[in-house]
Amino acid sequence: MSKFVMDADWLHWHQSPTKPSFVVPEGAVDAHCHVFGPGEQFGFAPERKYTPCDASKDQLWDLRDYLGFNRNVIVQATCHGADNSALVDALASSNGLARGVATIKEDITDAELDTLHAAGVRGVRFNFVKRLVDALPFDALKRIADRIVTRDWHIVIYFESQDLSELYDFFTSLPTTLVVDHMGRPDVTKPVDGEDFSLFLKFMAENENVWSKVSCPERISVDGPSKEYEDVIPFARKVVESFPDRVLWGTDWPHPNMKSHIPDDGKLVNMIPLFAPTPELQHKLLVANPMHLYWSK
Ligand code: 0GY
Repeated sequence: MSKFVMDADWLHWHQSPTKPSFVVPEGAVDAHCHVFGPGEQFGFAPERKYTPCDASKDQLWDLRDYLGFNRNVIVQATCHGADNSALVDALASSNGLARGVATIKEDITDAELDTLHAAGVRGVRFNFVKRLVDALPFDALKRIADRIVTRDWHIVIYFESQDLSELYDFFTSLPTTLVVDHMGRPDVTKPVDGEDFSLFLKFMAENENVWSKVSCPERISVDGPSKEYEDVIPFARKVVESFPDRVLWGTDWPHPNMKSHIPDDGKLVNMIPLFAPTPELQHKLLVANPMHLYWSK
């Protein structure tokens, strides 16, 4: 059983998730998950907006095996700030089965970027979710983008749907592949073909460098777990069927900052065929697309 951090201010992750009935294809990648701490070894950022429970690399590998996955993409979360030590430590012990997305500051040196690349980092994350972080100014982010484009890394962008119109021109000015976290967190009380989600679909349709993770129904859903997050399905399915070569899926384990309920990772896996209804779409979502983005460079 994991060690709890006593000052954690969000729910602990599920200790006995369901064994999924959906069998993922061979080589499947969980393309959005995190490692936290252990806090005594890898401290949390002083400027963090929440304190997580410890979630170690070994616990992540156990979950990967239990759910039937083969690989992970570990994304740096805001509670570790721009200190990527826990991420790099996990990548180093993954036997090449994990890649990473880091958070970096402008003053990072080329040698430090080389070290991150050698560890398995293939992207950086720009987080615009106001409750999580004070985003850097656009010009600083642009300079970071210009540094990483030469390495063929990409940028993961995290924002909420109401902010897309304001961020749109900045996003389309970025020179790399962009990967949107959790479909830009749509408001699922609005129609799939309504104004808000149409802007997101336009963003993907008109910019072939834009990818999306169809992840986090547990965060996006208004109906919640009692209705198996069914209100999220039409949104995810629309994205998968419209852009089958530019979608990724991830558990979001250990579900940082979830305050409403603890998601069951096995049940999240069981939603995959509802998002991607054919074996061909499932293979792209879980194997071909993440392998292209994270293991071909
Ligand atoms: C996620 C979601 C969240 C947190 C973070 O970096 C983070 O702290 O990403 C959230 O609170 O929505 O993607 O894991």
